[in-house]
Amino acid sequence: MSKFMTHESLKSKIKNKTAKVVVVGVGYVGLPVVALCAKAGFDSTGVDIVTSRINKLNRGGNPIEGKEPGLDELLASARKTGRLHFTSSADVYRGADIIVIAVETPVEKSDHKPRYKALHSALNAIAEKSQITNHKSQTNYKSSNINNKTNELMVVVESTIAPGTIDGLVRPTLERKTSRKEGNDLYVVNCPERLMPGQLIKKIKHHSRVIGAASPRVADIAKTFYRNIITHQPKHKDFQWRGELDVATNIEAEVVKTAENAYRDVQIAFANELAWICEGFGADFWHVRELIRKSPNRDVHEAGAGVGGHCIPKDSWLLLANAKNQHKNSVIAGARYLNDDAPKHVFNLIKLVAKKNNIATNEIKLAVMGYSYLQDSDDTRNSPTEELTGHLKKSKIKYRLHDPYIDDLKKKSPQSIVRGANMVVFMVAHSQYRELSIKNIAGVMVKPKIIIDGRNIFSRKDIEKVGMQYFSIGDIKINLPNKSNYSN
Ligand code: SAJ
Repeated sequence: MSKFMTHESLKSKIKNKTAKVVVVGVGYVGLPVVALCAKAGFDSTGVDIVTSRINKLNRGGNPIEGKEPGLDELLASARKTGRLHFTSSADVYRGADIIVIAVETPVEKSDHKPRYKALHSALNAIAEKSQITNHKSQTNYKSSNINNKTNELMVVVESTIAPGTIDGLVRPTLERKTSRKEGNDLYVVNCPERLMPGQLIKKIKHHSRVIGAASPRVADIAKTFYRNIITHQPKHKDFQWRGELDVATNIEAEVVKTAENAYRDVQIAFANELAWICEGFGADFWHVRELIRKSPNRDVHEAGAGVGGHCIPKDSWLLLANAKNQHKNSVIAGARYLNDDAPKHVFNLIKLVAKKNNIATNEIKLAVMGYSYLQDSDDTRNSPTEELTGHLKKSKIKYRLHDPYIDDLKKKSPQSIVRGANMVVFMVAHSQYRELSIKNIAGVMVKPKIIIDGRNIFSRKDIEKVGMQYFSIGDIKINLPNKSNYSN
């Protein structure tokens, strides 16, 4: 018996919500995406090789700690639809219409080159289950009435990748291993995530996105899909919240994403370098910064204890990874090296201040406040504090660690961590630290009661008022010897 079957286009499946969505990697990026797709009406499955994460999700839990407004509610409402599933099995790729890849794309510290292990395994797993030959064996239709056009598969890479990765790795791998063809039954799209821990849901629903595609037709299909999870607010006063879906080529989308973070990294590096120069001049960087910002378009960023996270420290290297004509004095690479030195700068300041107070290295009793890379987040990726503690260990400086968002580091209160310390360094501007009573801190520390402020949390006046010494990145009031190696 022959059944007459028509081939339903992917765009139509998206419009009538019968398209099956699979999201690879249910972390900070993938989890909100898969939940929003389920809420939007798609049968949506999150896949992850970390079975503990999948098990926690299947028990109704949420593997993402830290303050993520709206995430728990989104997960609950998405689960209620019955369209949200989680699995570790790659079988779910078979029959998927849209596969969103949101896996990590780290950069190796030693050579600053991307390590695409997770991306490769995702592509191979997808290819294995989406081969046309496999597909034909599944259908085993005999009738000539069957439209033998295979289902269209759209693979969207949301992970941040080096420019050239879609055209040089993703598309060729999928075409070669599935016998599919871009523009025919395979659409490879690059829609870089633009998320920030602490604002995941708001950013994913409202932040404008770039859609990289090989043709306007493919871009249109991708836009039709993303319009289901990104709200269009063309009149919003703040352009970034207009939820625009801006079409570009794949290489342009890859450059936009990596360059927007490289730009921020360079801005932060400028602030750090200016702060270190101010320290040398005995100037107060924070006052200097305030006055510079009175000039138009002088958005001097905040000097700090380091640049951590899953984006900024690596995206510059991704941007440069395949660059053919990088300048020998690359500002982008230079900024990366300078920012990587920021935690060392804090370490040098600790030693300098100890010396100024005639405290021998082995007499330093240091409390290190803050381990995550960002205020009010539990995300410790590329934590500047990790870098600092490496230096402390090498110098055998005794220290205690605290962080209100990290399980092992929040068991004791800030006061008990600081008790008996003669120096406290604040590496992260957690709200809990901003609310600390300076008086109480002074009351439990031992002389000379030194505060090193890595994130401009406190004011010199408030600290000195209770008899403590205050040193901030950018404002140390120590007469540095000429050409000291203090900042290198
Ligand atoms: N930092 C400074 N000085 C500054 C700003 C940040 O030292 O003036 C440090 C932070 O302490 C942190 C690191 O840099 O350690 C990164 O901070 P971030 O505010 O850039 O936070 P991220 O890494 O979460 O940045 C993300 C990025 N978003 C994406 O990659 C999708 C970035 O592009 C956004 O600008 C940022 O969120 C944001 O503000 O939304």
